[in-house]
Amino acid sequence: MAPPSAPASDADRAPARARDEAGADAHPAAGGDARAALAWTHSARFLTTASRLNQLPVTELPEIAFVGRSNAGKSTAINTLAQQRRLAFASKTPGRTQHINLFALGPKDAPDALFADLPGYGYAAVERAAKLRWQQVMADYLEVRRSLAGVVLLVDARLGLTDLDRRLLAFIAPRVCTGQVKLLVLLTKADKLSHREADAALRATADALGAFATDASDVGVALFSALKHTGVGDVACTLRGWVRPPSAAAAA
Ligand SMILES: Nc1nc2c(ncn2[C@@H]2O[C@H](COP(=O)(O)OP(=O)(O)O)[C@@H](O)[C@H]2O)c(=O)[nH]1
Ligand SMILES: [Mg+2]
Repeated sequence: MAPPSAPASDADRAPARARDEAGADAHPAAGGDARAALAWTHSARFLTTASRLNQLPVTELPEIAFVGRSNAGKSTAINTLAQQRRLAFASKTPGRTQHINLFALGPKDAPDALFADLPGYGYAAVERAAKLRWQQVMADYLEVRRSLAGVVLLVDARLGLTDLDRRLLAFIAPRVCTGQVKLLVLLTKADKLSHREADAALRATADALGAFATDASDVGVALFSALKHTGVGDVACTLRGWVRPPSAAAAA
């Protein structure tokens, strides 16, 4: 397996501003909201890091957790949403970082949401004890973090949902089904798939997520490519919608 490295280099080199606007324009379904939603995701800045749950700040701010297998494209997706090259640091030693990194979003003096970058799982070279310890931290986080508003699960579009992804989904199922926690599965590296393969991946994932469909739940799946900027505006809109108070949304 190639070690996770810095974000996809092509995406890095492209003029950020132009890509951004192309992204917003390319998604008319997202409406005029895409620009505002992207301005919001671009405001992401590092807040703090924690290696234990009890080190996480107690907060009322709605939190969106990014989770996924090691190498799924998590750091790249966060950096793409934030339009920053190294906000979510791509570790040279994958699977080693067992920290939860928190990022604040919104106005500098009045943040309105947090992104939580959770360590990737499933990296083969990590010793078993460390794996189990981490799985427990992750399970605890997803179960008890009261301010958790949503989970973005990043899945390599070529692999689809793996056993570990399904286990993670099972952890959060109770809170997803009640609508307490929203869920978005991003099929990453979509640029590596043909249209037909991408459709098949979307359908298979949507089928698997059918188990979470209740009147209260908010569950989605989308294709994402940092390289081609696929889905970036839509994802920003979705996440913005998760944490935006209904009154603010109505006023827009
Ligand atoms: N082609 C392509 N490669 C990507 C994309 N996103 C990430 N990658 C590559 O996938 C590898 C893992 O990405 P990374 O963000 O570090 O994964 P993480 O371990 O989940 O944080 C890196 O080599 C990235 O350059 C994408 O949208 N398209
Ligand atoms: Mg990473």
